[in-house]
Amino acid sequence: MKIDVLTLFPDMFIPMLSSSIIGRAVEKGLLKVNLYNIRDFAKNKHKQVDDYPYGGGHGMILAPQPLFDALYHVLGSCQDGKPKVILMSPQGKVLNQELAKQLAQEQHMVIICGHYEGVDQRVIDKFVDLEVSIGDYVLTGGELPAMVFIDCVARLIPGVVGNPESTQDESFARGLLEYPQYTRPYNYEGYTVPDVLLSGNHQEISRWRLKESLRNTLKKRPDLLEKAELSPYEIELLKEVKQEMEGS
Ligand code: 4FV
Repeated sequence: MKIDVLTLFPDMFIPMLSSSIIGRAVEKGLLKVNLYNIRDFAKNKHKQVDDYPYGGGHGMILAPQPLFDALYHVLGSCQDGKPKVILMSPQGKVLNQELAKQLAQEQHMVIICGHYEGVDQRVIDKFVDLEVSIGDYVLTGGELPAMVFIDCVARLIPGVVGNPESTQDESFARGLLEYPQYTRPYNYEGYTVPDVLLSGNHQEISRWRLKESLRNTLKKRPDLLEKAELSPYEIELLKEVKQEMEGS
């Protein structure tokens, strides 16, 4: 996967692109990220990239010229078909695992990191295929959202996370929250591990995990249960969970 990032702060990306799982994905050539400084495309003598909003109002807007020329440069130099152009913005489709799975199929994406109060609407009208938000709150810039986006999409690229199964059996993979996890020691300060997990009975272990996944989701994100397509077996387990919670 290739991702071109248009940003005023390319240095913010270096640590995440050279550390841990994403760093290894870049080393292994599974992920290629090109960082473009929008200011390098500013043609005015002061390399200004923002300007006052027409119609008044507070704050500044990212001006069209530097962004248009940055996009002409990036889009002009690609041989592999038109990449999907994404603007990180609070007005966008809220990122979730389903959207991440869809976009993980893309071979080439361009991410625009907004700044100030936003970007000139003509950039959106002419170039942007999809606006993506990482949540209903306002940040100082699109850089952190772009990093969140790159992380959650890149880890779905085959070969990026060690065991591909781990992205199948995790929170949201099935629309449910994950089950409780434990590791050694068995007894820590008197807190012990559920015995079923040491039973070696994999059928019992997966039943316990599914039941705890349903319990966690019911407790912490009941909204997800509304949307989840549960099997008759899962509905049975959920009934047990509810009876246990009523009993407790
Ligand atoms: C944001 C979000 C976000 C808005 C103004 C950058 C800021 C500034 N992007 N999800 N939430 N962006 O708050 O994606 O330009």
